[in-house]
Amino acid sequence: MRTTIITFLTLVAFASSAAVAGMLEIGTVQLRATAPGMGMTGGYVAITNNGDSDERLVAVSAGFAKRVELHEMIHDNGVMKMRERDGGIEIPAGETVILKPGGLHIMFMGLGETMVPGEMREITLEFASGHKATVPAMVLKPADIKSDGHEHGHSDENSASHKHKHSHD
Ligand SMILES: [Cu+2]
Repeated sequence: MRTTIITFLTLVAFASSAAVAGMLEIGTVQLRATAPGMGMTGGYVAITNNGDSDERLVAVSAGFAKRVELHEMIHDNGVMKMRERDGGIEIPAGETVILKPGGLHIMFMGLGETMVPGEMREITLEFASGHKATVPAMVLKPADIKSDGHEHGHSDENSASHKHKHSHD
């Protein structure tokens, strides 16, 4: 019974998390859970630009992190590395850009607290046009992070994973 309640609350949180800033639609923000003492973590989100002009994500801030950077992955002598992306992340008109593990992502550094799966946080996204959006972010175990930017559509899988409260990090 307890599992059912947790799952229900999770779905409510997801359902209320789509936000709109101007012509931008921001999906559920997923934060990677951390082990105690870990200083940094990644954030992932799908952003759709429903407008006629290109947009650009230029900054992200969060109360739980001293510093936040926008990162990209690069190949360096056959090794994937991440680095700060100059100029932020473009969101072309009419397109959806998905920040996901192994690709573009938000890097939260100087964490002041442990990110526990199931907990909610808030982050603020700032765009070049001046639009700002403060949106809820859900902490998830790495295995539960969806790479397609859609948190719905796999409810069976989700309810199964929420039965396991331990973490392998
Ligand atoms: Cu990074």
